[in-house]
Amino acid sequence: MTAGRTAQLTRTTSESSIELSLDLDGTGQSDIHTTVPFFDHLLTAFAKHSLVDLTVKATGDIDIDVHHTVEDTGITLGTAIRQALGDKTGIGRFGDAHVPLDEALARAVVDVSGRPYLVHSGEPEGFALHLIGGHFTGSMIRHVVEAITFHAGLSVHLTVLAGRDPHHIAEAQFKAFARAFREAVEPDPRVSGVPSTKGAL
Ligand SMILES: [Mn+2]
Repeated sequence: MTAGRTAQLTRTTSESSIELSLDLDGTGQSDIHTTVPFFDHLLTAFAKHSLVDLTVKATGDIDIDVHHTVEDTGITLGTAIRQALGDKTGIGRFGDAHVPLDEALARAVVDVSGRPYLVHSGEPEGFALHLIGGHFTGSMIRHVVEAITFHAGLSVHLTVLAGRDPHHIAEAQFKAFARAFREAVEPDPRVSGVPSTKGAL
């Protein structure tokens, strides 16, 4: 069942154009070009720590701001994850991780439930309004994780437990999410069929 858990998508609107491909059973290789440097950094970390192979080529109206390009890339990534997961036969389904980055500490818990839900908390006051690298608003972290979560059909609890540096707080969250995601989508040889008493996810 692990063969062919891949997806390739193109999504174009008047605000952005996204080309994305992924392989859930990869080794964490990535080639990311979104024209938003800090977002490239986050997606590269996501691939590395989820072991998803990921290529993204995005362009958008960043002359306005990064919002549309980041959000639309999140929508496309979530949609691709959902496609690549297929019927979810043989996966572990749940994953959780605590990931530190120096003083920052994030926890992510993922359920490949098919029921989109995000519970997000713990970012310190002021984080949402901070411009990381001068171009990436802290508020975009929740926005893009929401887009991924909703379109992939994941239930995610993402919590910042500690942190002071905005770069660290953002990156720790993406790494924790990646690590929990890896565990949740990984094939479990003891699971037969779809891991739900309902028989479907
Ligand atoms: Mn970094």
